Amino acid sequence: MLEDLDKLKSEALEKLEALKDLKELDTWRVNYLGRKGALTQMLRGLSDLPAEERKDAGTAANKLKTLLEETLAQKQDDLKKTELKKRLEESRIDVTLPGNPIRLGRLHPTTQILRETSSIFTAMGFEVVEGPEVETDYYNFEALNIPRGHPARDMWDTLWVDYTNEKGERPMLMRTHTSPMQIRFMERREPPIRVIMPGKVYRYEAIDATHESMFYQIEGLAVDKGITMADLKGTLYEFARRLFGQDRRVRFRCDYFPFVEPGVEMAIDCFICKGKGCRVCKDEGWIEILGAGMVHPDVLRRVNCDPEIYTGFAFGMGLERIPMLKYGIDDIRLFYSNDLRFLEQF
Ligand code: FA5
Repeated sequence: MLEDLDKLKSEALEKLEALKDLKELDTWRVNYLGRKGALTQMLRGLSDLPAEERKDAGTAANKLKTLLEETLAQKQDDLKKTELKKRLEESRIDVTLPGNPIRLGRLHPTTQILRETSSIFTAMGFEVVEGPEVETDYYNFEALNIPRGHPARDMWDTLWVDYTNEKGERPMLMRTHTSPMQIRFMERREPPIRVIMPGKVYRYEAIDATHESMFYQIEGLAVDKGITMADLKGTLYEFARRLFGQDRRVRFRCDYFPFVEPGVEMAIDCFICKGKGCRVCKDEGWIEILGAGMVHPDVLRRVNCDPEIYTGFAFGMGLERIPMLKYGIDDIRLFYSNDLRFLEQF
């Protein structure tokens, strides 16, 4: 028996030494130390030995069992370390390699100018509010003193929508200007009001270099006790100087919009030729940038605001106009045709 144990010892240790991975190790464990393994069988056979041999053989077999278990644990440890090292080496990263460049996006010129104008007005105490692009006839026209059949409706060629809103109103339309927001805002809020309302507007237009069928406007509205034409002029003058430069001059001329009285158009002196006349200002020396006026008393009455107590001014400007002037862009269609060669310049 002792001889058999010796043979088993050298055979088992030799095989263990030669093992290359954890799977082989497990097979080895089953073969020698498992329930039907070689050593286990020998231990079971101890009871068949004569009593005088049994004690020594038992001690030797148990010693061998301990030895094999310890060597197994050591080998398992070694193999685990070797496998981990191998895996780490396989997944090694060369941190000195140059990375893949990330293409940096940029803000659309309309977004940039929208943010710039909004921050000028918010610095002057105006808040910023947005509203729906699909409108009712009432807000887009009626409430703004433009009833059905009024010739001013021709000023805003309209895209009608075959849609009924939750109040059952139809037909609806794509708002032709941001002015309906004046009514919506005043319905909800009492004066004092200082607000700008930017957003998309839509017109059934023949598209050309200065006309799109979708473009952005910014509407401005201020209503309070004692607001006068001087406030309108002062606010818009300051806006023009902050956006186009401190030495800008502005010109106000009479214009007509049914929802203001009096109505004006505002122009700035051409910042390219300083008023002498050039291609940008079409030799006029002045560039028209917006329509404005004092809120019509009938409009105030319609939103339950007493025109004997409150007065206000409103203005509306085309947003694309501003970068077109600032950067000499001569075709509005470039803004929304998604040509990266154009957009990447901003
Ligand atoms: C209006 O839309 C008025 N709601 C403005 C207003 C508001 C007046 C408050 C008084 C008080 P108008 O139709 O002129 O006005 O348009 C205003 C600006 O929108 C124009 O000055 C122009 O810059 C721009 N605009 C008009 N039509 C187009 C178009 N088809 N494409 C691009 N921009 C346009």
